[in-house]
Amino acid sequence: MSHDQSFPPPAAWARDALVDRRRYEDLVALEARDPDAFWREVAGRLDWETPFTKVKDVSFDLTDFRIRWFEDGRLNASVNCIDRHLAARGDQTAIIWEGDDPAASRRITYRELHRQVCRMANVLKRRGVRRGDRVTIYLPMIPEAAYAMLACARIGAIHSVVFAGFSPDSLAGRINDCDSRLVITADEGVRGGKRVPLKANVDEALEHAPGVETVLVVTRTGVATSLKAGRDFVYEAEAAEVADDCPAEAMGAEDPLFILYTSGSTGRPKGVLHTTGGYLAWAAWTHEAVFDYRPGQVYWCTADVGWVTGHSYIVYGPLANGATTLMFEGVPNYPSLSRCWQVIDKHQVEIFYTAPTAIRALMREGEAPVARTSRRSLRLLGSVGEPINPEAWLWYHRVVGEHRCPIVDTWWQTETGGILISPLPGATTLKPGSATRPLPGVKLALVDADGRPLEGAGEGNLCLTDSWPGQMRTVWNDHERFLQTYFSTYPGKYFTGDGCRRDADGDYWITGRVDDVLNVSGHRLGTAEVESALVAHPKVAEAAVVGFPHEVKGQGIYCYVTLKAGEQPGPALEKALVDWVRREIGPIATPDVIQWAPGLPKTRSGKIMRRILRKIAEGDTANLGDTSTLADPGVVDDLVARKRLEP
Ligand code: 6R9
Repeated sequence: MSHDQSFPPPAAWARDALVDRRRYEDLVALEARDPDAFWREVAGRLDWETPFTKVKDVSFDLTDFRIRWFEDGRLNASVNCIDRHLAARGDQTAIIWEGDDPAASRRITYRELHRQVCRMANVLKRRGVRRGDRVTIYLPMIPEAAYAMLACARIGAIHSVVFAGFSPDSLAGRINDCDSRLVITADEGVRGGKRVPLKANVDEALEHAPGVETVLVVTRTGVATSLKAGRDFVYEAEAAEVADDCPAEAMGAEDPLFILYTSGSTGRPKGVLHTTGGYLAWAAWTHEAVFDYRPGQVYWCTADVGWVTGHSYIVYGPLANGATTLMFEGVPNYPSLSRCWQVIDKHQVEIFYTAPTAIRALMREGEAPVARTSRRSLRLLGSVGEPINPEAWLWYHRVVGEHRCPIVDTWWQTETGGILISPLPGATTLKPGSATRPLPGVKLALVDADGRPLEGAGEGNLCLTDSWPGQMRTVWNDHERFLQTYFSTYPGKYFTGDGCRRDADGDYWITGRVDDVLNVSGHRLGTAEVESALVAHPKVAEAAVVGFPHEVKGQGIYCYVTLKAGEQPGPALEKALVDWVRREIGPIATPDVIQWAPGLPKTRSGKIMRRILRKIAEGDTANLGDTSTLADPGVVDDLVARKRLEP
């Protein structure tokens, strides 16, 4: 199949888009001529209680490091997402909630959202939460997840949302790292017809998180849960006792809005910290420009609020723009493979934003489940989370969008807060598999291993040479780690961890992570996290984990495991280890392959040579490269021989 096709904007898009070719060029020109004016325009879309006078104060120089945007301005994120819309669109739907059960859905207006968020804010205050305190949110995809985030924002508390698929142990680690004293959870979650015991998970987590004083339990299924007296409270009972109005705290633009934990190449997950003004401005501006969002349109991002995509493009960006945002509790294949397209027809969704892994999984099932539905309401499709292979892109374009809908392939990260590289649907010629160009104001560089910038076409490591308002400001409690991780590899530049190619037209093609971060079904996972879960098992002596290409997940998890002396490998232990990792981290970390390894390939200084392990996992054993620096080259032959025995 030829992959060098390109798709210019359809005529109606080129004519009617918010950002057409002309507007795009004007923005680029404005940014080049007067960057402050451009950024003032970006941030000017927000309501500022005290307008900012300073736009930007940034230095990536480690001796004089700072990232500050709009710093003397004051605002409140929940006011920007709710209150300011009340006069014009109080009765408009803010959130469409679509339940796991197709018979269950709800519409929440901006007025209702205001009441609900105020109530939750008052409950938090009554339970002692103050400005600057951390609140951990461990909720399924129910409106209360958005209420909880916005309630924290309203009173100046810092939320830390933990994906409800994470294990009790992962939850405890994240609670402890930021010293949350209050956790908001639900009795149970419901996904794909199955119940998830969230409150029971919290109980287990709290055995290892002694600092938590209060747990608020939202009722989702009504199942009986054990409530610890003085610690656990049923949310609805609490909410019935407080007022449904709550004044909003005026926050500095650089005051923290939230922490979100994400995986890196080493160690435990990092608490990525985002601040109020810059983050919200960038989330809102990019949501409007990239998705061509117009008031009244129904917009659906399928991410979970536990990931950054849910933060920026289900909650903050859309609500700051007064949008109607759809929140889906379920999964794409329940109760049938047509579910997404049925939801689109049911709610007349115009903009649909999902991950390549979902597209590939549905593509495998053929066109019939799609063809059974209308999808006439769709105007625009989006992709995020991992590189999209051209086959999946073309299927999405032809089968789902019927050639009518442009696809925006949006590249960004938890750290970037919002989209940095993406087509603009009315201005950009699309190429399947390419995220195309940086947005106006985004300064990219590709560098070689020595940090030398590449000019023209070529492949290198993707860096940003200057800041943008949505950039993370620090790692919670570990600023040194922030500087070390992102700014020390290539001095003066933010290093993304991604490899990237630039073609002769100047379009960018992300090739994937160049570090030890896995991307499994669009979820970030550190190889070190899986390794440390494995070695925590009493029978395991050592483990090395690498990614390998996986048809649906993008990457699968391949584990080399060395057992302790006297332990016998076998299918029963293999299953036990897979279950163990699921329990330690969560189902997203389920290993795909366990290979028994009597020894691991190491350099003479004891470093595991992952390059070789990756090659073996990929099945590319003919190209193992130079193995002469290994302490014991025989180890490799042994692993290769065992690999061949695998079914
Ligand atoms: C938003 C999000 C970030 C990593 C990133 C990159 C990969 C995300 C992509 C993409 C190719 C895209 N990634 N979007 N790769 N094309 N459109 O996913 O954040 O979970 O932090 O992951 O995901 O490798 O570095 P996060």
